[in-house]
Amino acid sequence: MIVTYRINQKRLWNTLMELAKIGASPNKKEGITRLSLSLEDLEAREYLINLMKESDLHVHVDPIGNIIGSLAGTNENAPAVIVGSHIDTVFQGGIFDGSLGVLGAIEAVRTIKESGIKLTHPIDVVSFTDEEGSRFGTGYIGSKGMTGELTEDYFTLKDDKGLSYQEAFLQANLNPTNYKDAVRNGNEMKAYIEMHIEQGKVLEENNLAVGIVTDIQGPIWLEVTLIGSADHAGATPMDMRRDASLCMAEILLEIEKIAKHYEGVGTVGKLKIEPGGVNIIPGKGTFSVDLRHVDKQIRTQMVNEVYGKIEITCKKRKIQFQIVKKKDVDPTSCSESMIAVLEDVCKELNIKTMKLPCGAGHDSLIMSKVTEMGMIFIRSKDGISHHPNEWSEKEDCATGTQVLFQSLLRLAK
Ligand code: HGY
Ligand code: MN
Ligand code: MN
Repeated sequence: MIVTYRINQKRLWNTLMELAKIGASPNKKEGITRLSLSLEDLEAREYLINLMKESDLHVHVDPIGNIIGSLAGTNENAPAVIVGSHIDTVFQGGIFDGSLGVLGAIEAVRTIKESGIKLTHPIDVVSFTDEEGSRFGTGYIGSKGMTGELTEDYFTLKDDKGLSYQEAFLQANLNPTNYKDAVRNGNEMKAYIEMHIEQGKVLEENNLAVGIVTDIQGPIWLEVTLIGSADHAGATPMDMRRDASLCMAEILLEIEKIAKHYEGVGTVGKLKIEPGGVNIIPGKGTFSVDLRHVDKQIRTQMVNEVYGKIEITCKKRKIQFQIVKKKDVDPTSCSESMIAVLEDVCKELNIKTMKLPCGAGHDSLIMSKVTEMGMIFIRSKDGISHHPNEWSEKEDCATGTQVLFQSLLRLAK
């Protein structure tokens, strides 16, 4: 295929830098924070809706708040090609995580529109609500809403300030009562494709701008509460203490050992000690656990071992515990047919690439349950992500978007 149309690199980069201003910390050192349905997220949503309209896409927002910019095909009954990602961020996150996938999709579809190329299948650019789960503790809300995985109880989840998801939706002028109307069944979708930064070091180490994803690890998130007894830090003999923080410390190191043993990954990103006085033995501790593995069976073994360690440690220390599973998404493989399309396109564009697994989770984990799924990776500088220093070069973003553009021409023709 001779490259007839080039995406507009400058325009793409400008949209990335514009969106990056929304939720950015004043001194840039604390990165970008656009937690789902926060004021910053709502401002970013506004920006995106206007950009989609400026790109001459038909824009609508579904009951779950997914922002959908559509380019009609010649056959309106043909299943749509969905291309998307997210614009919500983690706390103090970076410019490119999610945003590159959404803005790259808009740039690719805008270029299709400007080229006048007529395609059979409609293309829907989707910015999914709350991919990260950073505010309400679970994530993939928009893609779960689109694939029919969402249930009523999600709306009772609360953020750290005690605001429920339901209230957050209403404050955002979204009414999730008809959340089921967001559902699309499998035959309404031809394929799902997502461009995302790698968030790792493999492409950089291989000096490649673009990668083709083969498999995606599935995350399990737990919320663990330990109840000991708050006592005087001086007057209570060591063997009479029920110290929630030291119990937590012992468990945290066990989580690291288990993750290493099974060659998976595990971390504790959030923890809270109460009541929180220097001279008070902590009576309560709560912490999050994020465990991942590409293999579902091995991941189950990891999780079972973590549960076991929590039980043994708490029994030994006479601490009560509660474990709530907040997220459980199966690992998945990308469709062979989508991998083949991406490999062909890279060959035609003369772009050296490689296939690689994905450590991070994405909406594509959810979309792969209902339709063919493929992912394009873009090189991350030093593999940094979920951090203010997250960075991808302008040329790499453009190269990835060109691959996305050519892939959409194939998928929607
Ligand atoms: O958690 C993840 O892997 C993704 O950034 N949501
Ligand atoms: Mn992320
Ligand atoms: Mn992401």
